[in-house]
Amino acid sequence: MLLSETAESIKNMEIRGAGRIARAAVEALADYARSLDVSDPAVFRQEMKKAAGILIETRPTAVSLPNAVRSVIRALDEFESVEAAKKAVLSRAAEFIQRSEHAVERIAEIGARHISDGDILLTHCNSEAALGCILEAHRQGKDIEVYATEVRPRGQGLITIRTLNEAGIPTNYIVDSAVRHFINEVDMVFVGADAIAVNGAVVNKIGTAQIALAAHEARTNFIVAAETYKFAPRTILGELIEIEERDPAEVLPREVAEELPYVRVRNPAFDVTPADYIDLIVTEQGAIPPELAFTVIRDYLGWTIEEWR
Ligand code: RUB
Repeated sequence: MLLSETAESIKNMEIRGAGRIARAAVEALADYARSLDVSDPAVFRQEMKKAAGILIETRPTAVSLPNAVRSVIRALDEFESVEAAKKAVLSRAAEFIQRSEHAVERIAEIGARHISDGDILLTHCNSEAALGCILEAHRQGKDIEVYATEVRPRGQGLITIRTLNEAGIPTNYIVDSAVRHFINEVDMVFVGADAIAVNGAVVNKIGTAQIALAAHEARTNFIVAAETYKFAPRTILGELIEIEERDPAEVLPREVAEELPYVRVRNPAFDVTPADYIDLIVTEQGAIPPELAFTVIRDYLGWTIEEWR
């Protein structure tokens, strides 16, 4: 796939979910590097930076995207030849993809430990990290049942229930607004993340924060499954995570909206769940309370306050 095609597929959500987006972007960068026929290392660097910028701009919220892209194109000026720089890009890209896939497997193993026989779980949107935990618990023979939300407006819940059904897991499909109605039947909520701030706040699909609030009120455990590259280093500096607002036509058909000149449709794709409502974040390095987000950023993403003073 060409770089511009990957960028378009991420934008229109043919490729979606923070982990998949990160891997697709890194793959596109590797392909682009391979196809670049230049001899000047400075030109190579410039082209790679441009390509990285195009990919990063596709979806602003998923921090996994810039984290992944930067891990591939970092410090390219250390290389004196295009060949060496290209080699570095290709091996870093392959390493990222392998690490990312391995992380999802580790998260599934660690997350499944928190699920007991007989548990009823609730999940929102379609997260491979969160679903991985649920599928692994089922694979281990635990008798579980799942509530899966519809996920307006794009309906990612349909992908989730197809996967759960295929695995043979008894599943209840509910509209997003039915969460509080059912929350007392649920033992544990499992969701993924697009970004995690230094204060442990989690950015995930719109509606997640409302579910966390209902879970908090009902004293139901709320667990987030996320790779360490979903943590957002720049939040150390107080930078906020941008919440993507998508096309209103996803919510209301354009022809209907045109008849309602006083109505403005708002369509944020994500929301922020404060750390207070989160019991645990399961990463590939272990399960941590949200308060330890800074240590993940420091130890696994290599960012410290000192560096940025
Ligand atoms: C997807 C979404 C997912 C996270 C985590 O939103 O909110 O919960 O991206 O997914 P969208 P994963 O459908 O708008 O991309 O665990 O697969 O990385």
